[in-house]
Amino acid sequence: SESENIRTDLITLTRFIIEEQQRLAPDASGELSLLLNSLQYAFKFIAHTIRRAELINLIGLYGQTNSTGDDQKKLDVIGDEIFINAMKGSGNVKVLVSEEQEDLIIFESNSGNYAVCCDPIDGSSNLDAGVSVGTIFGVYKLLPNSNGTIKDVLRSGNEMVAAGYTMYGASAHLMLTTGHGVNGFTLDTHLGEFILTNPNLKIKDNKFIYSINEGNSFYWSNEINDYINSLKKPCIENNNKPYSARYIGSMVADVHRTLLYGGIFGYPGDSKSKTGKLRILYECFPMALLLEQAGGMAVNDNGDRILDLIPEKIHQRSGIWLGTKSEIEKLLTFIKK
Ligand code: P6P
Repeated sequence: SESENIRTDLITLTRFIIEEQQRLAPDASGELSLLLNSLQYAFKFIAHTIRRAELINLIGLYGQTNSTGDDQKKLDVIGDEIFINAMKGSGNVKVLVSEEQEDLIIFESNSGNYAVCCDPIDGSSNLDAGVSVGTIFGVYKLLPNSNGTIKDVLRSGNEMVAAGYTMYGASAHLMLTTGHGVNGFTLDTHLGEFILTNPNLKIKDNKFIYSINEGNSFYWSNEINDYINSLKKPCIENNNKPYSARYIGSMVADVHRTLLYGGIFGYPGDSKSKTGKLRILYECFPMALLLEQAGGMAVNDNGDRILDLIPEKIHQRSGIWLGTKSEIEKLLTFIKK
């Protein structure tokens, strides 16, 4: 009957955060839990705004460019403002790095102990085409006795205490790790709650998918061209079929598919941009942490672990490869110096 398939014991993100805190850090202050709740508020607000954007025609160029020279869409600006206000309003965030802000933001009036690095709406160049975009975030606890300086964020990715993304597609999907595995949540817009839908998510074994912008292949190194070309040949482990190519051009969407289906995603450096396009603090580190926590791997163009990098500038870029462990290990046989 109808009543049989109504779940009445939903695990909301709020409940999940509290239960995780009690399970993993019973004597914690609860500040990170409060911060995660402020983050989910920002995601709900951005999700709502993106949905309305189609209707109230927010789509289109805002007519300015952001600190890194990309054409800025109106939604980029609004997503950034929503995020800044949510982090300021949380009271727990002292330092904020945003792709849309050239300089670090220090919330002087906040007494919080956390620094957040974010890309408020990554992939926004695809917005007009209705492609899924997302918010990517990483969280550091301030260094001991710090009052909030750039030193709190120019650190290895191993020191991030939480990271993840929210992809705004048909539904809003949040993938979150606090260093104890990855859990996926889906926004129920009627309840206004993120509901646990992918508990303890682990990346699938290889689905023989590669995800890269082949339009850059003329500029790739020989090693990378050799690796990608090797995937185009029928291979025994894939029933004598070549790999499938899947590239959306929105990192959150490409990484989400990689997490759920397996395979490899790459945005390598090349002869025209040595350090690639993706930013260490708010694209590479959060995705690398998620993939490792889901049983995958993430390395740079030298085969070094992404999380071991230490950025010297807040918008510093790095080449990145992430995905199924066995696939990354195959890549390493081509690129390991
Ligand atoms: P390309 C989107 O603009 C973005 O920052 C990432 O989301 C995406 O992975 C990448 O750039 C796509 O770049 O050069 O392939 O269009």
